[in-house]
Amino acid sequence: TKTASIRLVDLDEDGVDRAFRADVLAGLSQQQKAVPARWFYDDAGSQLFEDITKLPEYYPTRAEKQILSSRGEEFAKLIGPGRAVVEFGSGSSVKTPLLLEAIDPAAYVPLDIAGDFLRAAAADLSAKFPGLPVHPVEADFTKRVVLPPEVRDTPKLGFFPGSTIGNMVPWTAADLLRSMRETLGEGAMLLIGMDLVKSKDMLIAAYDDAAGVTAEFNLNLARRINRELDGSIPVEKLRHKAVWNDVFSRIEMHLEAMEDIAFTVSGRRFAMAKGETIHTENSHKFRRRSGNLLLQAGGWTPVKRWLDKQRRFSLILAEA
Ligand code: AVI
Repeated sequence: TKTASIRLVDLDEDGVDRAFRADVLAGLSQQQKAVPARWFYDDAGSQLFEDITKLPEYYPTRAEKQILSSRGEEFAKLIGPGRAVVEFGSGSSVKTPLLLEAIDPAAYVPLDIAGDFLRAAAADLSAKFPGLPVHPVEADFTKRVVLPPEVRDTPKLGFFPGSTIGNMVPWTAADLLRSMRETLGEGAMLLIGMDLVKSKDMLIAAYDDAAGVTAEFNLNLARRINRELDGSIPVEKLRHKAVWNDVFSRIEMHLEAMEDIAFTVSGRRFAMAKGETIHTENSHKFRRRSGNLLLQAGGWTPVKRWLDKQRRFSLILAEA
């Protein structure tokens, strides 16, 4: 129901998302302006991300699907049947079925903060797997989630594809992995996607595509701020920038001012000098050891690692 979907979003008397406003006002007040990447995903942003996953330059989605569709027998052997698959995020219409087909699960439990996406994804899956119990849970999975009683005594497999873990700085990523372990309980396993370090050219192309879809995705954040937080950011004076930060092993996305600008957001005034940026996203890239170390920091022991044929992306199975 509608009431269920607004439960997790704290709106003020004008219908403004308080957390969004707090993050934007605090982030724009910093020396290096920054807005957390989670605010990319309004309806327009989610659609643009879908478009990104189909771009010729954006290899992660195709590479991960290739692993999922070719390693089914190994998943079945190492994971076994009868687990409840708990997916962190609403689920992808393509990746999730590939996993479910391979391992003969006891139930599917998608977790998401956005109720509408969650219910749509759950309905989609129920239609594809008529005999499989599906228990969607509307929740913020960065904290421990209490799973439905129907799967309380069933061993769990967490599924966190897409290298979304890479969008968090390591300490946040480790916290999330630890929360996942608490959510999933005794004897759990985790199947997680991690994108790999590769040539700077390939990485930059994936985050600055020729068709300009990633630029639109990034600029949509400024448009969203203007729409939802009564902002006056001159979006046409900002440009998308993707840079490789070698020290932190990550692609960073920024919005760069092409000239000196001044604007307001929710009545507060901000200025940017020409060349100054708003840092909007980190996308960390891993090596075998850095991925394993992060998993261990989050309480997980790596069991097996698969790469796609071109060795661009990894999927790792770990146990609690
Ligand atoms: C969702 N996440 C894993 C994407 C990534 O590759 O970091 C988001 C994205 N940003 C730009 N392109 C894709």
